[in-house]
Amino acid sequence: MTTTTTNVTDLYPTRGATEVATPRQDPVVWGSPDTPGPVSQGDLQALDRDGFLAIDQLIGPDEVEVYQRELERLTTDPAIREDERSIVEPQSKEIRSVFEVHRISEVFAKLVRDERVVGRARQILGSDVYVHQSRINVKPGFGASGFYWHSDFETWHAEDGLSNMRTISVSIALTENYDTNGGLMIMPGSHKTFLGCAGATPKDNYKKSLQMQDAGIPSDEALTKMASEYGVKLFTGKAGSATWFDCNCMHGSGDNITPFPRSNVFIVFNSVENTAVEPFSAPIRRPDFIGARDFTPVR
Ligand SMILES: O=C(O)CCC(=O)C(=O)O
Ligand SMILES: [Fe+2]
Repeated sequence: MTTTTTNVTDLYPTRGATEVATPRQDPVVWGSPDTPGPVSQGDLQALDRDGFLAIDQLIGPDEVEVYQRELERLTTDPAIREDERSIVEPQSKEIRSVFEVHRISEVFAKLVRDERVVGRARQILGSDVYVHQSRINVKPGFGASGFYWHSDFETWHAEDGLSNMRTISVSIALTENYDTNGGLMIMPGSHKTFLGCAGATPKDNYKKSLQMQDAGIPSDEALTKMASEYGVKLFTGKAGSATWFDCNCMHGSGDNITPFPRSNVFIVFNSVENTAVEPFSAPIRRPDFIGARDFTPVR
């Protein structure tokens, strides 16, 4: 069933009384074969089928060093730590995420504008794009906690008001992502079904959910069914490698109990033709640093 509120049709109902699966109503690749960009047609087909695209070396070793230094600077700056954009680990109090890095750091702003990055996003989404969210997820060693299974779009739809699945993320490794230090896991093909989750969104949900999610969580039954059907793929790669993934992929990552930090920068591009409206299933919008309200296209 689709419902209409404030003249916007809700294609993807979620956070009601029960969990409900809805077939995807949107394309994965919005560009046409003529849309210019660095992604091959074969890779676009694979992205459509699997929901992700892995790139061995998106940025070279010299450049990686620059980003690593910037990451170090941001995570050790006391002013950044105090900023509301920094999220700390509940136990160790170490920095877990820093949001809006493309606004607090010229180095990361430049990465966003890099044609290897924004060019792919434009090509896949078939339009100009803006940044809906950016963050570094630091995942230091010795016990940093993981991210439980979720679809990003479920949250962005429910809490940020993105109407359509016209949003793509890239996760760029700034430290090596091994098969042991809490790398990203995706269920290939899961992006073709939207899993609406059971349970209303609490007010100010985001404050807790950034440390530990408790709304928008798929049931064990749904995850078992999806994992059995799709399998689970783990992404590994050297610093400088990248994973592009569709906004509706079922994904997550485990804790990092190794001594080796797993620090990645995530950039979320949304089409300028899909700008945020009011949240579909939450009492209030999340703050702009988590779900942007400035829709200026990246140039
Ligand atoms: O850092 C990770 O492994 C996953 C992060 C994630 O899914 C998110 O930030 O939405
Ligand atoms: Fe996510």
